[in-house]
Amino acid sequence: MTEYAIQPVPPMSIRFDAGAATLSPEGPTLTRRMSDLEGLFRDGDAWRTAVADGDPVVYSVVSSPVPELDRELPQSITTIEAGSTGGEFWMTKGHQHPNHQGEIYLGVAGVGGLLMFDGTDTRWLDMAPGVIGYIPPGWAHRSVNVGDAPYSFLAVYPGGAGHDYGWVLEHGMGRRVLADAAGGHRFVDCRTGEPA
Ligand code: PAN
Ligand code: ZN
Repeated sequence: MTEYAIQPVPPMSIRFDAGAATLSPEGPTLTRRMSDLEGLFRDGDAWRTAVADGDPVVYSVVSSPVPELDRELPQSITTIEAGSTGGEFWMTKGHQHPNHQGEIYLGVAGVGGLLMFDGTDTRWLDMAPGVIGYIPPGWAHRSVNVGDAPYSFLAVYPGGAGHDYGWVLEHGMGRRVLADAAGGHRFVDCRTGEPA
């Protein structure tokens, strides 16, 4: 992967290709495989089996060259592949912004959802192309692909927001998103496993 210096950029246009789910010019790209998602799936045995069985790419994040610096507004497109592990739909790790800064997502392709948790309340927004999901300050967020094709969305966020993944490992996201018998999705409470 090309190394990109973290430095300000001049005013620039960035081509957004919704069909290809790409940004051009492109900055850093991140790929998360199953092995990067340790401790996140309910069924640890199913997770270990998936890691041993080819360690598939679960999602990727392509960014524009706008840097993650305070007062900048970086953008990225995340694409989550379709799949489930132990009956739980594939998802991003999820994080809290340490400074509690807000963020917007725009659905680009496929169907998914935006799961948010503020430590007490859990919210779910259905996401699809053309839908803006707003993440208010203080809400940890995770994206989930609940369809049978890749789910992509554009994110725009404050460059100084930061990404605290430990918060989600410690607190969870309130709910889990599982496949249901009819081909849809259902929610269970993280702690009790009861329908939520
Ligand atoms: C997004 C996320 C992206 C990947 O750009 O960083 O979807 O999810 P994780 O960071 O949880 O692995 C965002 O919310 N940025 O702030
Ligand atoms: Zn975020």
